[in-house]
Amino acid sequence: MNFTLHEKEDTIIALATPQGVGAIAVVRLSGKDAIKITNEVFKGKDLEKQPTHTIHFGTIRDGERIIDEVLVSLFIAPKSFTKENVVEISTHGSSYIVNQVIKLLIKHGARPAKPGEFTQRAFLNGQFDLAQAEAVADLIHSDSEASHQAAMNQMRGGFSGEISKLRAELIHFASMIELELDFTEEDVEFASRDDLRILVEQLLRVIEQLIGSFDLGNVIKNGVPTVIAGKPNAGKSTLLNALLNEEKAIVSDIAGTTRDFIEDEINIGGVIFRFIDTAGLRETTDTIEAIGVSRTQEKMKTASLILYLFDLTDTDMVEINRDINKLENLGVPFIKVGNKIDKANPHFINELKEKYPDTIFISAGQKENLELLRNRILEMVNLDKFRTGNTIVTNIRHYDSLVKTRQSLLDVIGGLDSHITNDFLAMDIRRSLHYLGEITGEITTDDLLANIFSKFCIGK
Ligand SMILES: Nc1nc2c(ncn2[C@@H]2O[C@H](COP(=O)(O)OP(=O)(O)OP(=O)(O)O)[C@@H](O)[C@H]2O)c(=O)[nH]1
Ligand SMILES: [Mg+2]
Repeated sequence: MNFTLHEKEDTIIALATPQGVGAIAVVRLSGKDAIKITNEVFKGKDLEKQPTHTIHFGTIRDGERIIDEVLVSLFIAPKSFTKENVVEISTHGSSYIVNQVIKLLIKHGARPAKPGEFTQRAFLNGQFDLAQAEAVADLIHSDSEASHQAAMNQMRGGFSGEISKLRAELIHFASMIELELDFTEEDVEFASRDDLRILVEQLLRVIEQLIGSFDLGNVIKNGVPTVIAGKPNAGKSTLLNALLNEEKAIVSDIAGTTRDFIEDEINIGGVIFRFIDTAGLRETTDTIEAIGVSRTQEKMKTASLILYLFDLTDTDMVEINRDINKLENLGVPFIKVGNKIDKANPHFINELKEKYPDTIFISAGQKENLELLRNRILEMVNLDKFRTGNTIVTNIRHYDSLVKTRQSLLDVIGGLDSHITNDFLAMDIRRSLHYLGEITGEITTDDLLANIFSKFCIGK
């Protein structure tokens, strides 16, 4: 999706609301001729003579035939999302009407928009930087309070502001050092090496923090991968169903019922968790079950959280100790969950409470104490960072650029330590600047833009 200059001049059109039947649908046009083209098919006031940010009632006509009664909103350049002339036509929400209106406007000179083309134009016309444009996409796709908050913070520019400020300071140093290159004979120092080191170290701290936030950001965006693991018949599938409130996984008293993992999302306290029900862990001679068991072990390694579920009626302390030991060695945070309290021996529960006071006791079958479990699950994800409105990186592209920035900044420090020549030092700084610029879009390539905006849907 590389745009030629000519394409950027086009007036584009797309349905801005979802496909299908609704009370109203909004068709949006953007471009130099957006108002002129709409005016040709609109019967009502002369749209070309109306001020910006006004709404007008009238009809859309193909010749004498009325297609619909509509409301037309006008946004005159540069006071619009794309900074071009923008028209929004609110029609009745039938796909027949929408298609007729779009076809008619195309006949009069508009062109169907490509995915993300509205947002791309907004970016190219300086409405916001690249990180913010990407946040628009995230915002549209966010389906929980947490992901919405992260996208909103980013769209409003918190993230980019921080990067741009530090980048500007570094640019200053780069130019000072490059200036020194012109005076090599004279042995002058425009840029204090000590100050440079302080700035680079400060930058590194910020970058480290942003890189560190990515794990959390990723989790907010894609859901916290949470594996339910335990012996066959512990009640893992029953627990998944209980949390989901639907009979998603097959439950039976035959050990080894679940063989492949089953996954679904659950919103707990505004955070999306991706629960993964797995094959029960045991030594088995059944080949298919064995594959399931090894997949479970793989899933456990990459999980952010494990619910270690054991059957209180069928597990002894020795086994529990051994499992907990294994989980501790794995290094993934886990919650100990004793299941089937409805049938458990109270003495055993007391014994466990003494040994492992943080155990949660539930009955998946009777849906008892599930609220306790939900609360504990939420506690395990450290959301404090996010709630205080700190900047969080949720985008893999930003993450990649940050990691590269960190490396080049470390090279700058290394260069300062070993007193490398100015031209090499300047190169390392320029490289850091390049990667920082990639994040906010001060440095872009057509490929990069095409890649980012193609992820949007048409009409965005
Ligand atoms: N009494 C009681 N029975 C339960 C409870 N939870 C699950 N069960 C029963 O335990 C048996 C096994 O449940 P599943 O959910 O299939 O167990 P699983 O851990 O998924 O087992 P595998 O898929 O074989 O690894 C079923 O007969 C369930 O009805 C509970 O809280 N109390
Ligand atoms: Mg199961």
